[in-house]
Amino acid sequence: MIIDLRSDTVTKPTPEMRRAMSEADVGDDVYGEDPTVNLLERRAAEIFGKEAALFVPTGTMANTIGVKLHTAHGQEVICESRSHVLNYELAMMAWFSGCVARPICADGGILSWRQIRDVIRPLGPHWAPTGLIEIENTSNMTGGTVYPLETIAGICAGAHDCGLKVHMDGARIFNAAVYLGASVREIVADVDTVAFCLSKALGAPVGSMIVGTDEQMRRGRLYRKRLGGGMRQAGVLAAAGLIALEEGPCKLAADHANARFMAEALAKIPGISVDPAKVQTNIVIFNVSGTGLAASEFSARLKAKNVLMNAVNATQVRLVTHYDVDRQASAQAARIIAEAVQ
Ligand code: TLP
Repeated sequence: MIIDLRSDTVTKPTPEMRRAMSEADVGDDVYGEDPTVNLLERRAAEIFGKEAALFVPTGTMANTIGVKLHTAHGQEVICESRSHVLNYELAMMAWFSGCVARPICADGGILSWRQIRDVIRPLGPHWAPTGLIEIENTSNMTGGTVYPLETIAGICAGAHDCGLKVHMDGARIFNAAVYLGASVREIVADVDTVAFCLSKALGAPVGSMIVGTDEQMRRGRLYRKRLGGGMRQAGVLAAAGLIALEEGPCKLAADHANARFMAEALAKIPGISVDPAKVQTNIVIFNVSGTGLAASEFSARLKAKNVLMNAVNATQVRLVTHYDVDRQASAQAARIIAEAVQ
């Protein structure tokens, strides 16, 4: 049996999702006529407390549309230095929106208004003016860390005072909600647009969403079509997305407990360094340099023993828990790691 902890994107659809997909009522979504897509978009808007939502194939497309909606060519997007939008989206903010990133390195990946305020640039003779502030919640590459509600409120208040919009990459926003004991509606109350993924922690096979105003989503539909995301009878995908949206969130606490459990087990292995108390959600990033192995060698050694985890740089490895790896499999993975580094 393979224990796949490379990402929470690797989950297989549940039997209930497969059934809903085969029975989905569909139409041509480019004409706005797919009833299942329309239902998913209405439910997402309702759950997030915003006017409208748009179903898109990927998180990358949702963020690309988010950046495009709020910016003009030649502007800067303020984001955290390890953010997905900067590091893992093939420079889409430059390619599609003509913007450059203004990265800030923040403790635990969590930006504050003070840090953002200091790098905002007005129109001037030399620099690209700030067009947008982007925050990632949870912050993936800092180990699934969560924005406190008051930090988001401070960023949004400051940005709005300066006439700037805030886009949240909430790929794993439901994990943030579980950690905070808050609703996603509370988390995004002040942000202008939010992107979230149905295909990550929530378990749908495909799909992400962007949520905002009616006007933004009308424009977003056009960008989605330009990007090749007009998906026609997409109701077969939206049907699984609806189940992910309604039933996925209540499974996440178990993933968080398994991530903490794995971190505690890893912390006891000589040569591995991780602070279990810092694990907030379903992502654990740990340092393997004390084992004498490069992160890529560590990951190759585990792969030979059917445990999959990705190196994120020369010294760090990431594991992500999800519903296809239960506590027993997590314990087995921890045992295999302990053997592998001996
Ligand atoms: N993240 C993937 C990889 O691309 C790194 C993963 O395995 O974690 N925002 C955030 C915060 C993400 O973590 C991801 C995917 C995306 C956006 C993009 O989503 P997709 O893969 O659907 O384009």
